[in-house]
Amino acid sequence: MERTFIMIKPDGVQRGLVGEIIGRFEAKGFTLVGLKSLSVSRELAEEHYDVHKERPFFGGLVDFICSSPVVAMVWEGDGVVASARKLIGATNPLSAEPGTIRGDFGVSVGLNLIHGSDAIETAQKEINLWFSEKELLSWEPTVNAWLYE
Ligand code: DAT
Ligand code: MG
Repeated sequence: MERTFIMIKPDGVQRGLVGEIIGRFEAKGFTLVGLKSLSVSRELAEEHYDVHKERPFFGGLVDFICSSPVVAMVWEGDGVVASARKLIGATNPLSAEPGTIRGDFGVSVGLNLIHGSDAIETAQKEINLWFSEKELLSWEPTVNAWLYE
């Protein structure tokens, strides 16, 4: 079953949106297989955003991710990588559609509340970076019989 890496960024935690955000993934029908809160080290933040290291916002982005605790998660389900990106919305919250997490709760590109893996291969890489094997569950909710045909 497909898995994706989701992180509620420091602004989402500080603004008390953890429950709201987790609720959206739950309500959609995805399965939570990993969850932890942590203060992110510079090393981890730099590795996570390595693809952006030449961008002008890289230093500020790493500072931001390390500035206050985050909530890191792994969600599982059919098509979860692309679907999570849709639930999250466009990178700039001002352009994100209402009904998406960024569209409903954000106004700044640098404070856009949440990260979601952008492709299946990226998801695998990010899950391995943030979680150890034994921090991840293998389970099938009984409700899946009412979600998948
Ligand atoms: P996404 O998080 O939607 O995958 P991304 O991978 O292009 O977006 O960028 C990673 C993060 O970097 C993004 O969530 C917020 C920050 N960021 C992107 N573009 C930015 C910009 N022009 N100015 C400031 N921060 C930016
Ligand atoms: Mg990205």
